Amino acid sequence: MGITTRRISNRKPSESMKVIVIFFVGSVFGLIIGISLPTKSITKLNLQSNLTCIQNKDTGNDSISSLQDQLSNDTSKIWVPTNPRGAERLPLGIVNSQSDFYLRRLWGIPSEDLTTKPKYLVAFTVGYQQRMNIDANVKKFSENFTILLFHYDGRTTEWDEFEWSKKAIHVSAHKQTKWWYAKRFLHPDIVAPYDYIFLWDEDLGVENFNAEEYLKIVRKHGLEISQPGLDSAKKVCWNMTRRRDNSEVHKETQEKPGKCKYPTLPPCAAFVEIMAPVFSRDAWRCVWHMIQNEFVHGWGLDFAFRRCVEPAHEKIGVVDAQWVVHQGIPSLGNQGKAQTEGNQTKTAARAVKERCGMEWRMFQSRLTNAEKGYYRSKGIDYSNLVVHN
Ligand SMILES: *[C@@H]1O[C@H](CO)[C@@H](O)[C@H](O)[C@H]1NC(C)=O
Ligand SMILES: *[C@@H]1O[C@H](CO)[C@@H](O)[C@H](O)[C@H]1NC(C)=O
Ligand SMILES: *[C@@H]1O[C@H](CO)[C@@H](O)[C@H](O)[C@H]1NC(C)=O
Ligand SMILES: *[C@@H]1O[C@H](CO)[C@@H](O)[C@H](O)[C@H]1NC(C)=O
Ligand SMILES: *[C@@H]1O[C@H](CO)[C@@H](O)[C@H](O)[C@H]1NC(C)=O
Ligand SMILES: CC(=O)N[C@H]1CO[C@H](CO)[C@@H](O)[C@@H]1O
Repeated sequence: MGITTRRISNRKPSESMKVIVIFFVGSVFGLIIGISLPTKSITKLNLQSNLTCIQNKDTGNDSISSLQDQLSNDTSKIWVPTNPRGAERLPLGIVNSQSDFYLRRLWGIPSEDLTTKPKYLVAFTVGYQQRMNIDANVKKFSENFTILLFHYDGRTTEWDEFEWSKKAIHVSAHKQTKWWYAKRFLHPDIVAPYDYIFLWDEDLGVENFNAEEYLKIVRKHGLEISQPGLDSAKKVCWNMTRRRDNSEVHKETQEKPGKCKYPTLPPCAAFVEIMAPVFSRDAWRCVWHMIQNEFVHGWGLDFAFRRCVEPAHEKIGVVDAQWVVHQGIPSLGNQGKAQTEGNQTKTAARAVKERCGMEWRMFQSRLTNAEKGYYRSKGIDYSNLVVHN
């Protein structure tokens, strides 16, 4: 079986190479025809005022179409195993496995659409009430950033009062959370052109923050997952993310006795919180896969980020020199559903909080079981391995 498989797969690439070469010659030939005879069909297209139904005759030269028909008649000869799964029947040259958020025009030559290609992405999960703060945030992100807004309150067009909003990407879905949007709209293949991805809450004060300067520091210290230091109006939950004076970056901390069993593990190292994380492209590719579809609050993810980079205690850190203020403005957090059970009444905020905690516990046990399952399947005795999330 093994030998047969190998033989088949040995043969396939050369066959598909041949097909690719034929296709390539074919498309060059087609291109030459296209270049020498374009005017007639283009004029026809321009004269057409109703574009709702474009027929084949309007889109190109018949002889190119017929060449295309002949070439593609036996598509069973095409199989490119290195293509993304499910796309193996496509000749390599036509495969676009990744995309982006760059806005294009409806007219003109496609290759001239983009005057800039931002290298970084920042996504904010927002409600219209926080627009002034988001406006202040956006001003701290240069033109090298694509701005993406996830709207949880259904209000999108109102944002056009800000000039930058017209160039931003707006995604709207009622009362969803950052991690829900991220899972659905930030697939690694879609955000592939971006070196860094900022996934931020809406209530961060950015007076002492500049995104370009931040990234310079991140690069210098080789941080794959990071966040700006927090200067909180409220109590800071974790000592790790608290901003330190006279420091550029820190990668470990101390907690109250008993909180950190292992000094190189969360919450004393290899740890940033979920409110303002910044991911490198590669780290995000991993983290995206770890986001569970039904756990919307993301609690517990921060303790597991470390699984996506190695060694985590060196590549995860907090940037002190560019820091933010966590204003702790309640937003989605109090938009749960108040509940009455027996004579007990639960506020909307309480109901959300309880779900956060429940998700965290479920995520932890799911992760632990998955890890144990892996070791078991490999015949590795995990009783000696420390399993901690
Ligand atoms: C475009 O063509 C369709 C189908 O023939 C027709 O129903 C429609 O009214 C036309 N629209 C305009 C703007 O001419
Ligand atoms: C496509 O293949 C079928 C059967 O293999 C053949 O009968 C037909 O003539 C072919 N068509 C073209 C356009 O080559
Ligand atoms: C944007 O990126 C370019 C290329 O990396 C850089 O030269 C430029 O300084 C950046 N813009 C800002 C405002 O930092
Ligand atoms: C927080 O971390 C700093 C630096 O590691 C340490 O000096 C301080 O004692 C820690 N605070 C607590 C409450 O553990
Ligand atoms: C609420 O109900 C429980 C039993 O369901 C009862 O023991 C308790 O006294 C009740 N509390 C109040 C304030 O009525
Ligand atoms: C409609 C049209 O322009 N047809 C042309 C397509 O190209 C061939 C030559 O390859 C011409 O002969 C046709 O007139």
